Amino acid sequence: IKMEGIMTTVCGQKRPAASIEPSPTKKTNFVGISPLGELTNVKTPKDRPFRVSIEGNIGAGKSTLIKYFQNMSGIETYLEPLEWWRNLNGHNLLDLMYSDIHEWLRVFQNYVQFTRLIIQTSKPTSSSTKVQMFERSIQNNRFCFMEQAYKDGFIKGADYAVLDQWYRWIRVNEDIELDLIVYLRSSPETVYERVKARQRPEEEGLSLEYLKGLHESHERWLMTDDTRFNTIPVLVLNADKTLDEIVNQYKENEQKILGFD
Ligand code: D5M
Ligand code: MG
Repeated sequence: IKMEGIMTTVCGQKRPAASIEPSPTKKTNFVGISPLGELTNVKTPKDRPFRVSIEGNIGAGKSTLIKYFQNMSGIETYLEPLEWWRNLNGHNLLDLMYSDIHEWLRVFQNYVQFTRLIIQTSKPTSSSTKVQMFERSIQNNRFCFMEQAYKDGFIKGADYAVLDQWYRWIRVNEDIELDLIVYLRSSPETVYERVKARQRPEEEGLSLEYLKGLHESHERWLMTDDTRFNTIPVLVLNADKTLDEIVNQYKENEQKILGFD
Protein backbone atom coordinates (compact mmCIF):
# COMPACT_ATOMS: atom_id res chain seq x y z
CA ILE A 1 0.00 0.00 0.00
CA LYS A 2 1.40 3.36 -1.02
CA MET A 3 1.18 5.90 1.77
CA GLU A 4 1.55 9.02 -0.37
CA GLY A 5 -1.17 10.85 -2.25
CA ILE A 6 -4.74 11.58 -1.50
CA MET A 7 -6.17 8.32 -2.76
CA THR A 8 -5.05 5.01 -1.38
CA THR A 9 -6.03 1.57 -2.52
CA VAL A 10 -7.26 -0.73 0.21
CA CYS A 11 -8.57 -4.18 -0.55
CA GLY A 12 -8.85 -3.18 -4.21
CA GLN A 13 -11.10 -0.22 -3.40
CA LYS A 14 -10.30 3.44 -3.84
CA ARG A 15 -10.70 5.39 -0.66
CA PRO A 16 -9.81 8.98 0.19
CA ALA A 17 -6.91 9.18 2.61
CA ALA A 18 -8.42 11.97 4.67
CA SER A 19 -12.17 11.87 5.00
CA ILE A 20 -14.86 11.11 7.49
CA GLU A 21 -16.79 8.05 6.51
CA PRO A 22 -20.53 8.08 7.15
CA SER A 23 -21.47 5.91 10.06
CA PRO A 24 -23.19 2.81 8.71
CA THR A 25 -26.39 1.66 10.38
CA LYS A 26 -25.40 0.13 13.67
CA LYS A 27 -25.48 -3.64 13.63
CA THR A 28 -22.84 -5.18 15.79
CA ASN A 29 -19.17 -4.55 16.31
CA PHE A 30 -18.40 -8.20 16.69
CA VAL A 31 -17.07 -11.06 14.68
CA GLY A 32 -19.27 -14.11 14.96
CA ILE A 33 -22.33 -14.65 17.12
CA SER A 34 -22.12 -13.87 20.80
CA PRO A 35 -23.16 -16.53 23.28
CA LEU A 36 -24.55 -13.58 25.22
CA GLY A 37 -27.06 -13.04 22.45
CA GLU A 38 -27.77 -10.09 20.20
CA LEU A 39 -26.49 -6.79 21.53
CA THR A 40 -29.78 -4.97 21.63
CA ASN A 41 -29.42 -3.07 24.89
CA VAL A 42 -26.25 -1.14 24.06
CA LYS A 43 -26.39 2.13 25.99
CA THR A 44 -25.91 5.21 23.86
CA PRO A 45 -26.74 8.29 25.94
CA LYS A 46 -26.61 11.56 24.07
CA ASP A 47 -26.05 13.70 27.16
CA ARG A 48 -22.30 13.42 27.15
CA PRO A 49 -19.30 15.07 25.46
CA PHE A 50 -18.10 14.15 21.97
CA ARG A 51 -15.69 11.25 22.28
CA VAL A 52 -12.71 10.94 19.96
CA SER A 53 -10.00 8.32 20.09
CA ILE A 54 -6.54 8.86 18.61
CA GLU A 55 -5.26 5.67 17.06
CA GLY A 56 -2.10 4.61 15.26
CA ASN A 57 0.95 2.40 15.42
CA ILE A 58 3.56 2.73 18.16
CA GLY A 59 5.48 5.95 17.44
CA ALA A 60 2.86 7.35 15.05
CA GLY A 61 2.59 10.57 17.07
CA LYS A 62 -0.55 10.06 19.13
CA SER A 63 0.81 11.79 22.23
CA THR A 64 2.04 14.68 20.09
CA LEU A 65 -1.44 15.19 18.66
CA ILE A 66 -2.99 15.06 22.11
CA LYS A 67 -0.50 17.61 23.45
CA TYR A 68 -1.55 19.94 20.64
CA PHE A 69 -5.17 19.82 21.82
CA GLN A 70 -4.76 19.44 25.56
CA ASN A 71 -4.80 23.08 26.65
CA MET A 72 -7.77 24.14 24.58
CA SER A 73 -10.81 25.00 26.63
CA GLY A 74 -13.65 22.50 26.75
CA ILE A 75 -11.38 19.57 25.89
CA GLU A 76 -10.30 16.84 28.28
CA THR A 77 -7.46 14.61 27.15
CA TYR A 78 -6.56 11.15 28.44
CA LEU A 79 -3.09 9.83 27.68
CA GLU A 80 -2.44 6.08 27.80
CA PRO A 81 -1.84 5.07 31.42
CA LEU A 82 1.71 3.93 30.75
CA GLU A 83 2.70 4.45 34.38
CA TRP A 84 -0.09 2.14 35.56
CA TRP A 85 1.25 -0.55 33.24
CA ARG A 86 4.81 0.09 34.37
CA ASN A 87 4.11 -0.15 38.06
CA LEU A 88 1.36 -2.43 39.28
CA ASN A 89 2.38 -3.11 42.87
CA GLY A 90 5.97 -2.95 41.70
CA HIS A 91 5.48 -5.08 38.59
CA ASN A 92 6.42 -3.54 35.25
CA LEU A 93 3.88 -5.29 33.02
CA LEU A 94 5.06 -3.44 29.91
CA ASP A 95 8.60 -4.67 30.46
CA LEU A 96 7.49 -8.20 31.27
CA MET A 97 5.38 -8.25 28.10
CA TYR A 98 8.24 -7.20 25.83
CA SER A 99 10.79 -9.42 27.57
CA ASP A 100 8.70 -12.60 27.14
CA ILE A 101 5.71 -11.93 24.96
CA HIS A 102 4.41 -15.53 24.89
CA GLU A 103 4.36 -15.64 28.67
CA TRP A 104 3.08 -12.16 29.45
CA LEU A 105 1.01 -10.76 26.63
CA ARG A 106 -2.11 -12.44 27.98
CA VAL A 107 -1.95 -10.74 31.36
CA PHE A 108 -0.89 -7.49 29.72
CA GLN A 109 -3.93 -7.56 27.42
CA ASN A 110 -6.15 -8.20 30.41
CA TYR A 111 -4.75 -5.30 32.37
CA VAL A 112 -4.77 -2.94 29.40
CA GLN A 113 -8.43 -3.74 28.77
CA PHE A 114 -9.21 -3.08 32.43
CA THR A 115 -7.35 0.25 32.56
CA ARG A 116 -8.87 1.41 29.28
CA LEU A 117 -12.31 0.64 30.67
CA ILE A 118 -11.64 2.83 33.70
CA ILE A 119 -10.44 5.68 31.50
CA GLN A 120 -13.02 5.46 28.75
CA THR A 121 -15.91 5.46 31.19
CA SER A 122 -14.60 8.32 33.30
CA LYS A 123 -16.99 11.20 33.68
CA PRO A 124 -15.84 14.61 32.48
CA THR A 125 -14.62 16.74 35.37
CA SER A 126 -16.59 19.79 34.29
CA SER A 127 -20.04 20.38 32.85
CA SER A 128 -18.46 22.66 30.25
CA THR A 129 -16.44 19.79 28.75
CA LYS A 130 -17.40 19.45 25.10
CA VAL A 131 -14.86 16.84 24.01
CA GLN A 132 -13.16 13.84 25.57
CA MET A 133 -10.04 12.83 23.66
CA PHE A 134 -8.47 9.44 24.34
CA GLU A 135 -5.09 8.02 23.38
CA ARG A 136 -6.24 4.65 22.06
CA SER A 137 -9.38 2.88 23.17
CA ILE A 138 -10.87 -0.33 24.46
CA GLN A 139 -11.93 -0.97 20.85
CA ASN A 140 -8.27 -0.74 19.85
CA ASN A 141 -7.42 -3.35 22.40
CA ARG A 142 -10.09 -5.70 21.14
CA PHE A 143 -9.89 -5.24 17.38
CA CYS A 144 -6.24 -4.36 16.87
CA PHE A 145 -3.78 -5.60 19.51
CA MET A 146 -5.81 -8.63 20.55
CA GLU A 147 -6.44 -9.74 16.97
CA GLN A 148 -2.76 -9.35 16.15
CA ALA A 149 -1.66 -11.16 19.31
CA TYR A 150 -3.85 -14.11 18.36
CA LYS A 151 -2.70 -14.05 14.75
CA ASP A 152 0.96 -14.03 15.87
CA GLY A 153 0.32 -16.91 18.27
CA PHE A 154 1.17 -14.81 21.36
CA ILE A 155 -2.20 -15.62 22.90
CA LYS A 156 -4.09 -18.87 22.44
CA GLY A 157 -7.69 -19.54 21.47
CA ALA A 158 -8.81 -19.87 25.08
CA ASP A 159 -7.15 -16.57 26.08
CA TYR A 160 -8.77 -14.89 23.11
CA ALA A 161 -12.18 -16.29 23.99
CA VAL A 162 -12.01 -15.08 27.59
CA LEU A 163 -10.86 -11.59 26.64
CA ASP A 164 -13.61 -11.48 24.04
CA GLN A 165 -16.25 -12.41 26.61
CA TRP A 166 -15.08 -9.60 28.83
CA TYR A 167 -15.24 -7.18 25.92
CA ARG A 168 -18.77 -8.22 25.01
CA TRP A 169 -19.97 -7.83 28.56
CA ILE A 170 -18.39 -4.38 28.76
CA ARG A 171 -19.86 -3.33 25.44
CA VAL A 172 -23.37 -4.17 26.60
CA ASN A 173 -23.17 -2.94 30.16
CA GLU A 174 -20.98 0.16 29.94
CA ASP A 175 -21.07 3.12 27.61
CA ILE A 176 -17.82 2.85 25.67
CA GLU A 177 -19.21 4.40 22.49
CA LEU A 178 -16.86 6.56 20.43
CA ASP A 179 -18.01 9.25 18.01
CA LEU A 180 -14.84 9.50 15.95
CA ILE A 181 -11.54 7.73 15.47
CA VAL A 182 -8.55 9.71 14.20
CA TYR A 183 -6.20 7.25 12.54
CA LEU A 184 -2.60 8.47 12.35
CA ARG A 185 -1.64 6.32 9.42
CA SER A 186 2.06 5.64 9.07
CA SER A 187 4.42 3.27 7.36
CA PRO A 188 6.09 0.73 9.67
CA GLU A 189 9.55 1.91 8.57
CA THR A 190 8.87 5.49 9.68
CA VAL A 191 7.59 4.55 13.11
CA TYR A 192 10.44 2.06 13.56
CA GLU A 193 12.90 4.96 13.26
CA ARG A 194 10.88 7.08 15.71
CA VAL A 195 10.60 4.26 18.26
CA LYS A 196 14.36 3.72 18.10
CA ALA A 197 14.98 7.45 18.49
CA ARG A 198 12.79 7.93 21.57
CA GLN A 199 14.55 5.08 23.41
CA ARG A 200 11.82 3.90 25.75
CA PRO A 201 13.72 1.19 27.69
CA GLU A 202 10.99 -1.46 27.49
CA GLU A 203 10.80 -1.07 23.70
CA GLU A 204 14.51 -1.64 23.08
CA GLY A 205 14.04 -5.01 21.40
CA LEU A 206 10.97 -4.02 19.40
CA SER A 207 11.34 -5.29 15.84
CA LEU A 208 10.29 -3.90 12.49
CA GLU A 209 8.39 -7.16 11.97
CA TYR A 210 6.25 -6.52 15.04
CA LEU A 211 5.47 -2.99 13.85
CA LYS A 212 4.56 -4.33 10.41
CA GLY A 213 2.13 -6.75 12.05
CA LEU A 214 0.56 -3.97 14.09
CA HIS A 215 0.31 -1.80 10.99
CA GLU A 216 -1.60 -4.53 9.15
CA SER A 217 -3.81 -4.95 12.17
CA HIS A 218 -4.67 -1.24 12.25
CA GLU A 219 -5.40 -1.40 8.52
CA ARG A 220 -7.73 -4.38 8.87
CA TRP A 221 -9.55 -2.68 11.72
CA LEU A 222 -9.87 0.87 10.38
CA MET A 223 -9.41 0.90 6.61
CA THR A 224 -12.38 -1.31 5.98
CA ASP A 225 -16.07 -0.99 5.40
CA ASP A 226 -16.61 -4.32 7.14
CA THR A 227 -18.92 -3.43 10.03
CA ARG A 228 -17.93 -6.54 11.95
CA PHE A 229 -14.67 -4.72 12.71
CA ASN A 230 -15.63 -1.10 12.95
CA THR A 231 -18.71 1.09 12.67
CA ILE A 232 -17.17 4.29 14.05
CA PRO A 233 -16.36 7.10 11.57
CA VAL A 234 -12.64 7.30 10.83
CA LEU A 235 -10.61 10.38 9.95
CA VAL A 236 -7.32 9.29 8.37
CA LEU A 237 -4.27 11.55 8.67
CA ASN A 238 -0.88 10.95 7.10
CA ALA A 239 1.55 10.45 9.99
CA ASP A 240 4.60 9.91 7.78
CA LYS A 241 5.12 13.63 7.29
CA THR A 242 7.45 15.94 9.18
CA LEU A 243 6.32 17.37 12.50
CA ASP A 244 5.54 20.77 10.97
CA GLU A 245 3.41 19.22 8.24
CA ILE A 246 1.64 17.05 10.78
CA VAL A 247 0.80 20.04 12.98
CA ASN A 248 -0.60 21.75 9.87
CA GLN A 249 -2.89 18.77 9.36
CA TYR A 250 -4.15 19.18 12.92
CA LYS A 251 -4.89 22.84 12.26
CA GLU A 252 -6.70 22.06 9.02
CA ASN A 253 -8.76 19.30 10.61
CA GLU A 254 -9.28 20.83 14.04
CA GLN A 255 -13.04 21.32 13.72
CA LYS A 256 -13.57 17.77 12.44
CA ILE A 257 -11.38 16.22 15.13
CA LEU A 258 -13.34 18.02 17.83
CA GLY A 259 -16.71 17.13 16.35
CA PHE A 260 -17.66 20.75 15.63
CA ASP A 261 -17.83 20.21 11.87
O1 D5M B 1 3.11 3.30 23.35
C1 D5M B 1 2.33 2.44 24.12
C2 D5M B 1 3.10 1.17 24.41
O2 D5M B 1 2.22 0.20 24.93
C3 D5M B 1 3.69 0.53 23.16
O3 D5M B 1 4.88 -0.14 23.49
C4 D5M B 1 2.63 -0.45 22.74
C5 D5M B 1 2.07 -0.90 24.05
N1 D5M B 1 0.63 -1.29 24.00
C6 D5M B 1 -0.43 -0.48 24.15
N2 D5M B 1 -1.58 -1.18 24.13
C7 D5M B 1 -1.23 -2.47 23.97
C8 D5M B 1 -1.95 -3.70 23.89
N3 D5M B 1 -3.26 -3.75 23.99
N4 D5M B 1 -1.23 -4.83 23.73
C9 D5M B 1 0.10 -4.80 23.64
N5 D5M B 1 0.84 -3.69 23.71
C10 D5M B 1 0.19 -2.54 23.88
P1 D5M B 1 2.57 4.23 22.15
O4 D5M B 1 3.79 4.91 21.66
O5 D5M B 1 1.59 5.16 22.77
O6 D5M B 1 1.98 3.38 21.09
MG1 MG C 1 1.91 7.25 23.34
